Amino acid sequence: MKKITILLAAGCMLFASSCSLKNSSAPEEKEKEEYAERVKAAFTKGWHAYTTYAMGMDAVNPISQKGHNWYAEPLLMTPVDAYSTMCLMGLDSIRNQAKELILTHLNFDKDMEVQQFEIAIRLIGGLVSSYQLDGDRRFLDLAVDLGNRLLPVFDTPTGIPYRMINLKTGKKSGNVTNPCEVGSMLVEYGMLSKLTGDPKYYEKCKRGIEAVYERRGKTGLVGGQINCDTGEWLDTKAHIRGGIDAFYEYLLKGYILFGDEDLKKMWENSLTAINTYLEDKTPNGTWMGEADMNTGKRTATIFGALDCFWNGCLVLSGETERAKALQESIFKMWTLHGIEPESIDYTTMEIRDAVYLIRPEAIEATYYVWKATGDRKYYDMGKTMFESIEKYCQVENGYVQLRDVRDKTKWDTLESFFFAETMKYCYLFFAPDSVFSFKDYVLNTEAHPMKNTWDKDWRGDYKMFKK
Ligand code: DMJ
Repeated sequence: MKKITILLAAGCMLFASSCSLKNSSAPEEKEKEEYAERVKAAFTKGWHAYTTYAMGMDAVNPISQKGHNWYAEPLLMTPVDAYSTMCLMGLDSIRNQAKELILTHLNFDKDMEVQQFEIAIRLIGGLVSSYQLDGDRRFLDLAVDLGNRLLPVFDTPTGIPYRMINLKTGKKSGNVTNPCEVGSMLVEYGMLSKLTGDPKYYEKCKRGIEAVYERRGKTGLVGGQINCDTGEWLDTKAHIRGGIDAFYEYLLKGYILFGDEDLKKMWENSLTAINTYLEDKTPNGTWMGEADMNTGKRTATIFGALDCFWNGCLVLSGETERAKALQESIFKMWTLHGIEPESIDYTTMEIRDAVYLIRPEAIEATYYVWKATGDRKYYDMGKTMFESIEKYCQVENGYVQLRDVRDKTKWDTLESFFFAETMKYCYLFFAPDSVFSFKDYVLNTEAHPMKNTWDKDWRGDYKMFKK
């Protein structure tokens, strides 16, 4: 029955037009087409900044007209993160340019230490998705090479992975980690296993997740920091923001993609615990707070840009009413100063961190609720968010982040997730239905579409509940 609940929920979301009441004034096709073109133009402008000033590097600094790398040598973060969005947008000429760059220049045989989680979600995720959307096997070969280089992080006494690894030597470091950096590679490693037929990637990552889950607190929640050699918690504060967020997200998405019943159990228990201890209904609206993982006692009332991803999980799990309540708060936070701050104290509505890193999660949240409800109001929220980015983050040579949302001071840098996620979610609001469907894809935490191509029965099962 429980399986039915999740699948039915996802089904309702995919077929919102038949399962839910729609606001009568549906967006006009002409307006959607115009907005879709504007989003593509914004993406293309950002890409031109990259190719003009930072070609071959990881990311661009549009104002100073240069680029930068994460590590000593580039790993082509921007092109790899951008490629799946180019495919969905049908931007063929820049797509060919990015493909050529990736396939001729990307090489992981580098004597440098990298953060395995960030590399996995952006590069393995981007390459696997590129393979599935484009069909060129060389994308998958690169992803497998990278996966093999990262895999030794899991060889620890507990099975909980190290944070860092040298791509050439395999030397690991960083035994203090967090649940996000333990579990948020499951979708990517699971895809490697399914597409190569070698279970080792999925099994090692799942073991790390189980090792953290087994150590959860009395509330059922996990904490903020754990030692991967001893399994001891170093921070028992539970929340859903950065450091924990995609640990939970991947229990759910892993279940939807791979049909693993163990993940379903861990997800459902976690969802109950989060709804019980972290959801916070206040006079300012419904928010997600922080609590001690053992006592459940509230430890902070901070909500931020990263927490917004949670609405996607709520919608996929059929918790649409909860998602609608949280969506009101997300939009309130977005409009407080015309564009979203990194975090606020939701009891006072005061800013705790004023930057806007051009993050996607609020737009992602809005997109899921729009698809789940068909209510025009959420489509309009999406339009407002895109317009804010146009107005405040656009510069002559591209798009940048903001140092302070109050005075809109620019920050001369552009993260690769602008291309992978922020622009993709903006585009999906306005794109024709044929471009993307949750029926076919699960979006990884970097918004790279992942497709189950191996289990027709599972997808058939999935479809059955949408009638
Ligand atoms: C992205 O790299 C991913 O969405 C990740 O899960 C969280 N942070 C950024 C975007 O804000």
